Amino acid sequence: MKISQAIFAGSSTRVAQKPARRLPEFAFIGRSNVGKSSLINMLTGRSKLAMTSSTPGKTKVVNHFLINDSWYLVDLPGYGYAKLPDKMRRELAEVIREYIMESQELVMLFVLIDSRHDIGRIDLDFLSELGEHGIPFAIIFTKTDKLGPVALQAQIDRDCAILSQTWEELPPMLASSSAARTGRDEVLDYIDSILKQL
Ligand SMILES: Nc1nc2c(ncn2[C@@H]2O[C@H](COP(=O)(O)OP(=O)(O)OP(=O)(O)O)[C@@H](O)[C@H]2O)c(=O)[nH]1
Ligand SMILES: [Mg+2]
Repeated sequence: MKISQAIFAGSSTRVAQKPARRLPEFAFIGRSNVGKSSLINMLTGRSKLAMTSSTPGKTKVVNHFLINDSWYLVDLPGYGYAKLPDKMRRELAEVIREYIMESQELVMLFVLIDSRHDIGRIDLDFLSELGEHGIPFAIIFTKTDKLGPVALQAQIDRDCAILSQTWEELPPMLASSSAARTGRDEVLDYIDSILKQL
């Protein structure tokens, strides 16, 4: 799929405030600093569309980006950043929870996992919650430029083994590097295949 237009469509902290147009939404979630905003920039080919930072906790609101005037990419705040003050961490968790549980237009949640580390307890708990609520999700392993192909496959195999302990069926899995600009076609083609089924 070709992205010919990507426009910032608004920020929100409550579902009632999100852009009014009812279009399919593809959202990105994962631990703080895993590379959600960078991936959105890579996918859209717009390096400054979503704000990124080397400091975790950069994205604090739900950002909608209108793609090709027909669907939205949604950048969410990260979870699991221990250094945030308690109150802010609770508020961010509520922003994420409300969007995921209540946005009627969400068709696919991409859960990003840093390919350098084993999938963590916090990710597994988050995935379990998605399962309990029947939220469709796929995994994207990020920052794959940091590993060679053999190490990357070994890490993905380890994560699959960990996931298999709780999941009978594994979710779709993709890999990307925003730095090396790889995985773009895979993610966009996957989105396209879902859009065509709607
Ligand atoms: N090497 C490498 N670095 C990356 C990649 N993607 C993101 N980064 C870096 O990781 C850091 C975090 O990137 P963001 O895109 O801001 O991460 P985020 O998940 O949106 O973070 P929060 O909004 O804070 O939750 C930045 O310093 C990015 O440059 C990647 O594919 N490869
Ligand atoms: Mg971000």
